[in-house]
Amino acid sequence: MRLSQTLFGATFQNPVLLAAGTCGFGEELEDALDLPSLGGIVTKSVTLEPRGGNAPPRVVEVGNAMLNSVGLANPGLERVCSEKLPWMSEHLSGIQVFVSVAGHISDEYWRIVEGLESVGGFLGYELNLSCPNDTRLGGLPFALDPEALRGVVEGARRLTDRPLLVKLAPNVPDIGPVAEAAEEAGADGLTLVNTMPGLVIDVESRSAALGAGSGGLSGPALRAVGVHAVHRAQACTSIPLLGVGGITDVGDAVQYLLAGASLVQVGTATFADPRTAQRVGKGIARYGKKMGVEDIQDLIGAYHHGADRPVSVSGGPG
Ligand code: RRO
Repeated sequence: MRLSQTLFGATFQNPVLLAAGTCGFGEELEDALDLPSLGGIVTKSVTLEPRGGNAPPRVVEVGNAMLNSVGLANPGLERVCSEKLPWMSEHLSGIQVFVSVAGHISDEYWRIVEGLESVGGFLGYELNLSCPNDTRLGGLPFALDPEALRGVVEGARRLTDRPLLVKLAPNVPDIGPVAEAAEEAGADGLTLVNTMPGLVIDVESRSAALGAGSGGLSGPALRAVGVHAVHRAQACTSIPLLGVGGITDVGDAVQYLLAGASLVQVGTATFADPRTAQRVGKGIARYGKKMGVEDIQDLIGAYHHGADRPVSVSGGPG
C-alpha cells in the first residue's frame, strides 16, 4: 500500500508521528528507535521562558491510562532556537517536524512563533491551546473557548506562512464548533485530542497521587474519545486532521484513519515501548496489503457511517 502523502506542501513518508510531550526534541530517543523511519515528530511544547515543570510525581499509571502533570518542562525559546532547532535540522531532515508552542496569553504564542520563524529548520507549528495543566491567564485553556482560540490563531496566522496546526481539547460539549473556529481563524490542520483532565486520590494519605494535584489522562482509555473527536471534526471542517490518543497498535491507528485523520500521533505508548510508532507504521502497510487497499487515501474517512445519518455528538451510533 502506498503510505506517503503530500500534506501542507510537504511529503509524509508514512502517517505516523510522535506526539508532543512524549519525544522531547527527538535527541532523547535517537538511540531508542529509528527516527528517520517515521512520518515526523511534534516537539515538547515550547514556552517563552524555560520551565522546570511541576512537583513530582509528574506521572502515575491509572488503570488502562496514564495521568500526567509535567507542567510544560522545557528549555524555553532561546535554547530551543540555539540548540534544539539546529540539532533537529541536522538529524531529522528526512522527516517532518512540527514545533509545539504554548503560553498563558496570546502575545506569548506570537512572540514564540516570531522567534522560531527567525531560525527555521522545521516544517510548521502545532499551537498547543489545550494543555490541562497550564491554563490561559485568568481562564480556561484557549481550546475550551472558541472566541479566545480564534484570536490567538488569527494572530499566529499573520506571523507565518508555515503550516499551522491547532491542538484541541477533548473536554468540550461538542468539538465541532471549536474545530470550525480554528479553521476559520486560519489553521491548516487540527490535532485531536490533548489529554483529558483527571484526578487520582491516594486513599491512605487522602492527597493527590500527582504532585500537582490533577492532571491529564492519556493512553488506551482515551482512544474512543479521540476517534469520536476526529469523526466529529471531519464532519465540520475540510482541513487535514491528526488523530492522537491511546494508539498502541495498528488497529488503533487505522480507527483514526477511518474516522477521518490523515495522520496519527503516538504518545503515551512510546513510554512503554519507544518503537511503537515505527511498529504501527509498518503495521498499517501490512493491514493495507491484507485488505487490498492500494493507497492510504482510500482509508482516510472510509468509516461506514451512512451518508445521510447525522454525526452523533454524544458518541452513540452515528
Ligand atoms: O506539560 C504538561 O503537563 C502537558 C502538556 Br503541555 C499538554 O499539552 N498535555 C498534557 O497532558 N501535559
